[in-house]
Amino acid sequence: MIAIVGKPNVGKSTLLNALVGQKISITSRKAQTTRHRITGIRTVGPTQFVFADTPGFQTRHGNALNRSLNKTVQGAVGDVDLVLFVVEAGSFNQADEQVLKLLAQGVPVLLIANKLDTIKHRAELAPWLQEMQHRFERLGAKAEMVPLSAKNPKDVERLLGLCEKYLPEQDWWYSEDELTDRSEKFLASEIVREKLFRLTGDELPYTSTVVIDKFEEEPGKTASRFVKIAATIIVERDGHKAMVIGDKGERLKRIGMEARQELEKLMDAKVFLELWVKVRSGWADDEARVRSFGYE
Ligand code: GDP
Ligand code: K
Ligand code: MG
Repeated sequence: MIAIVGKPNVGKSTLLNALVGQKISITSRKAQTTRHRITGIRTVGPTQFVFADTPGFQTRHGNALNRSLNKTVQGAVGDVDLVLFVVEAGSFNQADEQVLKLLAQGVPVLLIANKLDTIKHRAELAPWLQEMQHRFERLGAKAEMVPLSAKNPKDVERLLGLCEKYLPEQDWWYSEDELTDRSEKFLASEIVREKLFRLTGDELPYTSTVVIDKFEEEPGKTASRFVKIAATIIVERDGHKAMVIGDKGERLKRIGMEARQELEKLMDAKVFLELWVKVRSGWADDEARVRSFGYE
């Protein structure tokens, strides 16, 4: 198994989706978009790659949600063959150094210097790459440097080739056509959450969440599948609720429409999606609530 770790927003989920070849982990400009460990699977010829996307390492806030996220990350690096440690090309801070120290205890690491496309002159990156190499050597970490862009398919295929040599000979864990260990119901809640974050931008706190109340497949009278989904968006304040609903309900309508279209593609089904918005203040600080919303 290959774990993908790093700070929020460096592009871990984007990379996982590109490696798997299909979107299974939601992405957005918002930190803390990924809240659960998500497994992505890609089988090429005789080789099966199993990737674990993780929420970004948190160092600052100590609320119940963040504690749960950190446990998920630590769980992921427990039994892995290789770690893809993702940073933004040209940047490496104290938090990254901490993670590197954790990782330097034996696991092979590929340091993915992502978002290479945002660097105008590649030559400017050379001193940084050299500095990183020294840093790894000082820690005695077994690491290889891989500058790339998760949005460039050629880079991603090259990375897949690099990963292959670290994998042990063993039986496949999943069948050839499996892409993720997550259910359609889980993906549905994630996709609604992605649209919510993308369409509200920075105004909405990351603690907003989505719960699926109903996920029912109607018995097939026609050739195509038909799935009925009801979901509730949970926010912390009345003001946030108004923000999600938008002027004359426009924003909520748009969230629902974009989520439905994406779900129809993903599930190859006709989807009926009903969305609600509810206020539950303080849920991210409340351990029991965090658990009841599906975060261990
Ligand atoms: P995560 O929090 O580490 O999982 O990061 P995401 O995958 O959610 O990505 C965070 C943001 O960075 C999103 O807006 C992505 O579109 C963007 N992003 C990811 N990879 C790249 C890349 O290679 N180049 C550029 N320009 N943006 C990227
Ligand atoms: K993100
Ligand atoms: Mg993510």
